[in-house]
Amino acid sequence: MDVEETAKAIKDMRIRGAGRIARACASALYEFADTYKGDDRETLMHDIEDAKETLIESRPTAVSLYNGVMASLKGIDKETDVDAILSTIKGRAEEFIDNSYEAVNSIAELGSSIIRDGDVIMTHCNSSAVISTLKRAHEQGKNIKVFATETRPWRQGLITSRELADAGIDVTLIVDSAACLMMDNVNKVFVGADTVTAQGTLVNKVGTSQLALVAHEKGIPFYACAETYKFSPLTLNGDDVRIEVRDIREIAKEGEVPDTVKIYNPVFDRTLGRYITYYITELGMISPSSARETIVELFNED
Ligand code: RI2
Repeated sequence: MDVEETAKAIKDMRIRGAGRIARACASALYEFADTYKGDDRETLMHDIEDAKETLIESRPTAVSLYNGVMASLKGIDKETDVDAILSTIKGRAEEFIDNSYEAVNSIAELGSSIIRDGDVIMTHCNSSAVISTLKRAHEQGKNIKVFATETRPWRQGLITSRELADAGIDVTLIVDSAACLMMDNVNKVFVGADTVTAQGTLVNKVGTSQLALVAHEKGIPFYACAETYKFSPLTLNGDDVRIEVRDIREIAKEGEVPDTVKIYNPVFDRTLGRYITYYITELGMISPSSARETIVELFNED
């Protein structure tokens, strides 16, 4: 898919999940570089800037997308000719995609190591990092049970429950509002991540913070599986993460409620670091209080 098609597919949620959208952007930039026809450096740099903006603006919350784009374009400013720029983009994009798959694999290894035989785990939405972790624990012969929340309005919990059931895992789908009640049967919570801020806050699918508060109240550990490209260099100065607000028709179709009813559809929320036991990353367990240090180390090198 080219840049425009990719941005549209991300906007329409045909490509979704923080990791997948980041890889899709890297792949669109690879395609851009592979098919580019011009030979003027200045025009190319201008076209790259347009492609970058188009991709970054397709969804505003997950920093994975921004980091995927920036990683794919890293070092191009130093290149003096068109061919070198294009081949740098291709190399960087491929490297980002490979590293991102490897990161999920490492997270699955580390995450599964803290899962015990007999654990009952709650998860929210549909995170490939969480699913890989749960599958890995199951492959290790651990007998686990999972509660998957439906995750209104897009109901990605159905995808999660299908994927886990296909892998042979005992999974129960519940509505979001049953999370508090069912938490009494749970001993660990695993969620994914769209963005981790320098303050240690997790930004993830709306409803995540409710699960975290309930888990905290009941003394249940709460883990977020997050590849380090979900950590946001844009938050180092305290800037907030923009929460995407989507079409109200995702909540109620035309005519289902009178026009006088206001509808509001924010699709992510913020969970403060104090409610998160650990971030499970490809670099190890990172405590929310070390998020800033991690971001400085990873993103401030150039
Ligand atoms: P992985 C999803 O967002 C969910 O919020 C999920 O927790 C997060 O991305 C991370 O997913 P959406 O794109 O990268 O469905 O772990 O809105 O797959």
